[in-house]
Amino acid sequence: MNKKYFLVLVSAVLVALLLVACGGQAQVETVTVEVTRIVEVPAASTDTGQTGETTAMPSAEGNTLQTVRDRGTVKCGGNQSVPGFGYINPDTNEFEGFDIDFCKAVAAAALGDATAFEIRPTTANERFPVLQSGEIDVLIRNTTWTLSRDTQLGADFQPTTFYDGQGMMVRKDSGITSLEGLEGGTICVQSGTTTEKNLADVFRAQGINFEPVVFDDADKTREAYDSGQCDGFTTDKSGLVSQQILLAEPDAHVILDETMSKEPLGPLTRHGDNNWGDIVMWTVNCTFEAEELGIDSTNVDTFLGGDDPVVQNLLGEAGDLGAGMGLSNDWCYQVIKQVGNYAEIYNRNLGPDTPFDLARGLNQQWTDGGLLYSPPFR
Ligand SMILES: N[C@@H](CCC(=O)N[C@@H](CS)C(=O)NCC(=O)O)C(=O)O
Repeated sequence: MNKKYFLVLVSAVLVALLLVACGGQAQVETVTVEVTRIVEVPAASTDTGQTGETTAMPSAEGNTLQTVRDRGTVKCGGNQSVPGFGYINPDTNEFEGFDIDFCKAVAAAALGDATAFEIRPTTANERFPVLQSGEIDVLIRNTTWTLSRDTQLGADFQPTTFYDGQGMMVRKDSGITSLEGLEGGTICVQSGTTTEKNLADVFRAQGINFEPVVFDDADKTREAYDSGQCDGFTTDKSGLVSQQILLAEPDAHVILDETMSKEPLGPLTRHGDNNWGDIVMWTVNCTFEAEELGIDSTNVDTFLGGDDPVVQNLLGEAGDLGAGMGLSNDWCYQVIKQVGNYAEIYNRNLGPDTPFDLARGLNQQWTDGGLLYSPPFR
């Protein structure tokens, strides 16, 4: 066994021991399977090209739907410090946000109950290991779909729920209006993200010298910028809009127009459990399709009993589309009724009545010039 295999094996066994110590028989069994798979990783494939990411192959076996049914809840990896996306509302102590609503949607599809979910908050560095180990069923946490993540982290990306790009925030009174204005400056950035690598690539390509100031979670990164430790603060533009409201003086900052990268954000399931992947994929598509057809949580019941075959299929009144995934045929009806269509999810968390008032941009229906496009429900 080479050194890399050995180290991965030792850390996997440690995780297994930790889980035994914490109790929970189902988790322990899952991790035991993982150990067998992890040692098969070839040493050559451990560099994902992203800092802070650990390569590991997932369990090819496993039936996440059955695990979820036995447990009675869907466990989602999420965020706790990104308002609008994944955040603990201090008034209610509940998780809220766009990503959290997609977790609820998966629970509605898989269990018929949008409240049957749990959130495991994760930092950027933690998110892939908790998916790989089986601690969570699905990761829904502003995670960018990249080739290396898709092929080297034992994960399968499901449809993009939010098309984003990396941005840069600066203080208004700095007078900086473009990335070039940051020449010789310091930039606050979070580790374990695409952000960190894009920053280096874009600044190198443009010949801009800078010093990264790196932190391992969102709060520390924002606080460092807010306290004046950095001239710029970079992450996904959605993340910047979200973090801006937490700054001491939100209006004293501006997000530059430049977009430094493509950041398609969406859910991830474990590679190898294709049925569970299908469930998450079609749950997202259900929210797209419902919006396209004008069906939402408030009017869905008025569509029942109609004679449009497209609607009948979507709501499970005709055909057998749920059965192919091991679900009841009304799974998408439950998603729409209990959580809503894509526009409802977007507006509830990011729309005009929220502090973010984020324009839909690329996140519009394909019929409105955006990128949201569900394959047919037939
Ligand atoms: N989309 C990028 C960045 C995602 C990311 O982790 N963003 C940070 C900054 S907004 C975050 O969510 N941090 C939350 C935390 O660490 O608690 C990626 O997938 O790497």
